[in-house]
Amino acid sequence: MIILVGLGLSGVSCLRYLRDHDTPYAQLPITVLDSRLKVPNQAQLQREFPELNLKLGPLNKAAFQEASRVILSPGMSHWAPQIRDWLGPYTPIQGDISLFAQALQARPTPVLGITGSNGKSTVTTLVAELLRAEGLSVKAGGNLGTPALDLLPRDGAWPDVFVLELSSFQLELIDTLALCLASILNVSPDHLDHYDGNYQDYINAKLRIFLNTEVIIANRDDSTLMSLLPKDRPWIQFGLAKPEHARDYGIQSIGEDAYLCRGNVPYLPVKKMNLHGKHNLSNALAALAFTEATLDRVGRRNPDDAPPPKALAALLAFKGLPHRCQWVRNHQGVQWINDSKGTNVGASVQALLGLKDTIPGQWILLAGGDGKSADFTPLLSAAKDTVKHAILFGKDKHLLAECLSPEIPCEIVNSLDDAVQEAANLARAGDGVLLSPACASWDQFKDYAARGEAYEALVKAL
Ligand code: UMA
Ligand code: ADP
Repeated sequence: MIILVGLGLSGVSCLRYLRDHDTPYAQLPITVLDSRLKVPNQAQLQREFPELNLKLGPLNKAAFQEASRVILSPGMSHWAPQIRDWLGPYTPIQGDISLFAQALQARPTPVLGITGSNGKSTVTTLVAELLRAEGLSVKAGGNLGTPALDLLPRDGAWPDVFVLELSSFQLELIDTLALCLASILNVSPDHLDHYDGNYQDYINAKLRIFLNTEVIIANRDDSTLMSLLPKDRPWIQFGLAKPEHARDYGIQSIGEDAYLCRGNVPYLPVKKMNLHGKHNLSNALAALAFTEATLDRVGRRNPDDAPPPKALAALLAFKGLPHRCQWVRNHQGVQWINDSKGTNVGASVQALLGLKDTIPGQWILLAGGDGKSADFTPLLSAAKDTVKHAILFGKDKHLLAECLSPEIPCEIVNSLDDAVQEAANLARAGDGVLLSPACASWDQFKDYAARGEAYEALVKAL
């Protein structure tokens, strides 16, 4: 029997895959467990899978007794050690990405893998758009939104390349995934509640992306990572300084202007880009590295050819994804920015640093939610020169206040609604108001997008 744990997006994609594809274990019955007492969209799922054998409620050993294979949803990956104890050593425990890897064995296709604490969605989307601009057929998804298994074509129209955003939870459950190019864009503490406070365990999960990777795209600005990357594979490096090697990516000055470049070759002027902040330059360089290496790999160009013009045009045109340092409104001279996707400390630090020069010293920061056991200290260093007031809400508002209040005036409120009203009272023309919560949204919202949409609606209603 197959035991599938979790009936979220990934769990449902696994059910569809097992129903619609010819797998070596197609004959096995499937039982679905979900530790919650209620799962989202249950009625709709029971219509799509009328035979569904679903058991809700806390997981226990008895439920796994007849398992010959277990498939765990990413949000339940921390259960793997307990389930392994219940099952013994020989029953496979996999995730949706393992099934995806198995599906590709029959039809080998280049797969690019992108992980990191921040910038994954931006880089995954950029790589897909740049490759499409150069005429490749691309399927992009994974942690980004469309589960990897739902990217597999049903009608035979197979893409040239898959681009997968991979979370540490998904990487914990991979075994055979073969990636032609992969990157950990950066690391900073996140999901420490899931890793029992152990940051190294989180990094180790990320490093699993290289288990079966041919070429590594390495961020030379991240010294923690650089010392941990496997040395037995070729690397292409990116970073914000001028590159030392002809095949690496970086930034150089020509006259007054900064250019994204590869080796000595200027690619495009930074000032013409629609993406802002240093972190986004890093993301753009990583995306260029993936794009050119992929074009070389699929035979669309040679490594020494001129930069791919359509990809560069697409990079210039890219305005960023919603809820990432996105401008919402100028209301009575106050700029309101939505960075709801700032769901960890590292992301909010980068948002503050990136926006620093736009309104120096005049920011009101709205932060709070579920901090996932993070240490908020780095937020204080980034905020103390730029933030004149912090308004804090959600589960960990008191922890945030404890950290920020020695140097920044803090206001504690109950909800995002109250936070926006309070910010509107405090802001003066010329100020900026930034929602960059440094926390997950789950305590008060369905997800970061719902939080960002609520913020935009409140700001527009002012
Ligand atoms: N859950 C239970 N009991 C269960 C099953 C799930 O309590 O039996 C809870 C989980 O702990 C979690 C929630 O339900 O809080 C959803 O878990 P899930 O594994 O069912 O999630 P999916 O709906 O399949 O969505 C997952 C990713 N979510 C997580 O890993 C938590 C989505 O990334 C991803 O888009 C989707 O697969 C498709 O690949 C979201 C995310 O927040 C954006 N990811 C984290 C991040 O980016 O930081 C890792
Ligand atoms: P992820 O998918 O890893 O959560 P996103 O591309 O959605 O990353 O960006 C989320 C937030 O992380 C952004 O709003 C920004 O504040 C921050 N961020 C984006 N790219 C980087 C980066 N390269 N380094 C640090 N922070 C970043």
